[in-house]
Amino acid sequence: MQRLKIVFSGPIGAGKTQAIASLSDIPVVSTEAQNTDLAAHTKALTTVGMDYGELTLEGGTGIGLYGTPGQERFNFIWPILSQGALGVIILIDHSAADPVQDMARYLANFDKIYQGHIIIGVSQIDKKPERPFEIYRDWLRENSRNLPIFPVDMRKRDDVLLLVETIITKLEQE
Ligand SMILES: Nc1nc2c(ncn2[C@@H]2O[C@H](COP(=O)(O)OP(=O)(O)O)[C@@H](O)[C@H]2O)c(=O)[nH]1
Ligand SMILES: [Mg+2]
Repeated sequence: MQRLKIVFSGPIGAGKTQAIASLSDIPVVSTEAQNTDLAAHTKALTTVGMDYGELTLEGGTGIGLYGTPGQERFNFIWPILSQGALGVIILIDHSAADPVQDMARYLANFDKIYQGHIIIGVSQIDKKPERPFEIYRDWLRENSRNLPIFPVDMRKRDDVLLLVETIITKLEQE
């Protein structure tokens, strides 16, 4: 049986753990701990290690779903987690202070590792509906980045599934 791997990344609160929980057929394995970085985010519990879930597609293909640690001081784990992955789904919190800057930073970090196998999901749009979605497309165009980007709600399984299927479709086209 095939066994594939997809990585979810993005800042704290973007919805990584939620995305994996919405999609996984098994209870998500998370290493949560008290957030000692309250300046960065007020969420009391946050992921310091990683999240792991599993999804079985129609036809029996198994996909391992890996969530990267939120805090940037754990960035050394990114290349390790990424080994053998089909691609990375970068989740951005639309309601954060500067989500375009977040997107730019995560893209810079993952460009070398994934060489284009990157999909962007923008979550929490309902928390800041007055901020236009075009800010992301404008930045991508200005920086000559032609990457798939979707507005998503990680609490909705179909939204997460769209991101996963887009990564797989992108690979099929190569
Ligand atoms: N309102 C809203 N909440 C969301 C959305 N996506 C995720 N969440 C919630 O945001 C919170 C933070 O998500 P979490 O998965 O813990 O973020 P992580 O730090 O990236 O793992 C959770 O309570 C999610 O259910 C969204 O699009 N809108
Ligand atoms: Mg988390």
